[in-house]
Amino acid sequence: MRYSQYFLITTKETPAEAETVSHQLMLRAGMIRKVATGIYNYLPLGLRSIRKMEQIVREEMDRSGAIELHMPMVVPGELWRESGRWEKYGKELLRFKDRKDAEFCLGPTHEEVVTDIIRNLVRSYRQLPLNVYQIQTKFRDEIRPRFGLMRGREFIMKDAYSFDMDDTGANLAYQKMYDAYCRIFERCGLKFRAVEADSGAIGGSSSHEFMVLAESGEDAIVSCDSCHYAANVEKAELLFREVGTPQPSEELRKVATPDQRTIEEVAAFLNIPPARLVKTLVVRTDAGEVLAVLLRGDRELNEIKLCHVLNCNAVEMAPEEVVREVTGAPPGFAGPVGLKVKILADNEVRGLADFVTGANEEGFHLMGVNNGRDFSVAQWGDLRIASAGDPCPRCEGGHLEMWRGIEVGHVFKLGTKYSAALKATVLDENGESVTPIMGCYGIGIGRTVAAAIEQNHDENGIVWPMALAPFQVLVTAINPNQENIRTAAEQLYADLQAAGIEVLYDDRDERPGSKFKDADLIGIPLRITVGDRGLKNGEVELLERRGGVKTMLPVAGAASRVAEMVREALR
Ligand code: 9G3
Repeated sequence: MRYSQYFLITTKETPAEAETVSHQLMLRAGMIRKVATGIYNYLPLGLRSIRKMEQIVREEMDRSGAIELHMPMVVPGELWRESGRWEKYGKELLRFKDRKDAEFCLGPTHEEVVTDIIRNLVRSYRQLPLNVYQIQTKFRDEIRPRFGLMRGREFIMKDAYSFDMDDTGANLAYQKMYDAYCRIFERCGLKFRAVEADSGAIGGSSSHEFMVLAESGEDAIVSCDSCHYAANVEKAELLFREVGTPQPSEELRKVATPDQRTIEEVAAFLNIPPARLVKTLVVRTDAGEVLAVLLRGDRELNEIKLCHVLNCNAVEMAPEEVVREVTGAPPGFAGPVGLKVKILADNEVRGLADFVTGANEEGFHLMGVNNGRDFSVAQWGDLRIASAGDPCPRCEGGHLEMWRGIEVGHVFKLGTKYSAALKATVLDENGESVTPIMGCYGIGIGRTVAAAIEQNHDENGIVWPMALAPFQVLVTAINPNQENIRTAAEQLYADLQAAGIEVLYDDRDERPGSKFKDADLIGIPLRITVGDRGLKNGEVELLERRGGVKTMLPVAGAASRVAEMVREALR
C-alpha cells in the first residue's frame, strides 16, 4: 500500500476523552474514530488489525473442530422470554419493535438463538457433539462505555457454543476451547494467563478467563510462582493451615483513641503495625441480615466469598445508622467484644492473639483482645482477598504473585440452563430424550487488539506484535523526489510484496522527521529506510520498532532478508 494513496490520517493531539493508552493511540494512529458514545468506525488501518485478529481466531477455532455460522444481530424478544432473560435484563439489553409491533433486541450474546437452532435441527445423538461459532457485532447498552474498543457498546465478539450428550463430552469440548484459546493468544504474541474465574450470574459450574497482562488492566489476578495455579483475585482461594490459637498473654484493656478511625490512623496512633489490628466490618445481606466480619487489619474483605459462605446474593457495608445501632458507636470503633450480632471471621484471625479492635464506644479501642476469651466467633471461613506472597492453595511451597490484566476471553461450562429452558432435546442411543449439555466461549476481538496496545507501546506510539500489526513492514523513502531513492524504494516495495509481505510504502513528500513520528506512532514492526547516505554504500537501514535496533543491509538482499524476519516472527 502506498501511503500517499492510502486513507490514513494521524493526529498529534491526544484526544481529551481518551483515558487509556490504547484508546489514545488508536485514535491518534487513525485506526478508529468515534461515531457516538461507545460506537466506533473502524478506519482502514484499524480494520487491518481487527481482521488479523479475526483470522487467527477463525483458524484456531476451525482447527479445534468448531464450525462457523452466522446468527442475526436482531433477535426476537420471544426467544429471550423463553430463557427468562427478557425480564431479567434491564436497559443494557437494547429493545425495540418492528413495524408489526413485534418485540426485538440487539443481540448482546447468542445463547438463545443458537439453542433455538439446535432444538429445531438436531434430533439424534448421532448429530452431536457440535461446537458452532460466529464472529459478529454485538450490542450492549452499557451505562458507562469507555476506553475505546475496550468497552464499547457495539463490539465484535467471537462467540462459540458447544452441545454434548454427557458431561464427559462437555468437559472435552471445554478443554478443546481452552487449548484453542491458549494457541490464539500465543499466536497474537501476547503475554497472558488463563485464570480460574467466578462463573457469576451466567449460571455455570466452571469457567476460566483469559487475561492479557498489562499494568493498566482493570482486573487483579494472582498466579503461583511455582505451579500453574492462577485465578481472578475474586475467586482465589486461600489455604487454611491449622496453626492453633496462640495463648493470650495480655489483659484486655481500653485505650483512648480520639478521632482515630481508620486502621492506618489507629495503627500509627498506637505505634503498631496494621497487621496487629483486627477490623470489624458491619455488613448487611440482600436478605436484610446484619452481621459482623472480622479480618486482620491489613486485609480486605472478599464480598463474593462472603456471599458464598452466607448463601446470599449480595452484601453491602451497613449504613452508618445501622452501625451505630449495632455497636453503639459511629463507624471506626466497632469491635467483637460484647457485640450483639452474629460474628463471622476470616480463618487467619484464628492464628492471632493479643490484638487491637474497636471498643464499640466512640474514641476508644481495646488492646489485648483474644478470640475465645473475650468473644466468640459463630462461623469461620476464607473471607479475604488474596494478596501477594500468600501461600499457593494448590502446591506446597509456592507463593502467589499479583498481576493486573485485561479480560480478552472467557470460557464457561454452562450445563443445561439454556437447553432446558428452551426445551432442546435429542434422542440418545436408547431412544430416550436427553437435554444436551452446553458450553459457551467468547473472545473480544477489538478488545484483544486494544489490550495488545496496552501491553505493547512506548512513549512514541504502538509497538505491534507481528501477528496483529496492520502492516508487517514499512518502507520509508527519505526523499521520494530523488531519483535514486525512489527507484530503490519502489524496488524494495515491489520485492517485498512479491514475497507475500504486507508493506506500507511511505512515498509521501513530507519531511523525514514527520514521517518517522508517524512511523513510531503506527508501530509497524520492521522499518526499512531508504536514504542517500546508505545508498552511497549500496545499503538501506533496517529498524526494529521493538528495541530500536538499527542495522544496515545491502540493498540487494534486503527484501528477502526482511521477508524471512517476518516469517520468523510469525512462527
Ligand atoms: C445480556 C446483556 C449483557 C450480557 C449478557 C446478556 C454478559 C450475558 C455473559 C455472556 C456469556 C457468554 C457467549 C460468549 C461467551 C460469554 N453480558 N453476558 O449473558 F442480555 Cl445485555 O455473554 N456468552
